[in-house]
Amino acid sequence: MSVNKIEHIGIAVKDLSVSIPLFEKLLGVKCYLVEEVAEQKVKTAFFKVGETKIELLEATADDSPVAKFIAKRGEGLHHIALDVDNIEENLSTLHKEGFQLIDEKPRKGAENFSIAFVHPKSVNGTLVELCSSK
Ligand code: CMX
Repeated sequence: MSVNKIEHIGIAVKDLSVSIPLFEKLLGVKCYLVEEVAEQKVKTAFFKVGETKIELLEATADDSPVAKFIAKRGEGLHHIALDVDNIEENLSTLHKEGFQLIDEKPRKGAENFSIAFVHPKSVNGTLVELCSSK
């Protein structure tokens, strides 16, 4: 694996209209983007924090992965996104090294990034997203 940086940290929330002002106060910056990712059944809100970002995730359907997560564990840290240059190459490396992939091929995420998830069961309970803007 070759990771450029932590691109963002994802936090699952029940209600963006409550959490956006909360995180604006916490971070001292304005949310710069609210975007729905229909395929993932989430609405996202982004904040820039130095070299990285915080992404808030609100479910848009009862069967959204974020709705399932909140029902089971409550609001909180949901995933860490790693910025890489070549997702397919890194997915192949991770697969060979025994990690369980959720996405064998990249899909479209927020901000027009290509994204792919690695299952939390194979990363000590941490959901990891690989993402690339290329
Ligand atoms: N972190 C840690 N563990 C998690 C988890 C998370 N975020 N989400 C689920 N799990 C755990 C569950 O608690 C469950 O554990 P147990 O077996 O001990 O009960 C296990 O993983 C399986 O849970 P599941 O809901 O049945 O999971 P699936 O295998 O069906 O789904 C998953 C896989 C976790 C990747 C999916 O639910 C998910 O979260 N996908 C990502 C959606 C997302 O964040 N999209 C954002 C896109 C926006 C962008 O960044 O561009």
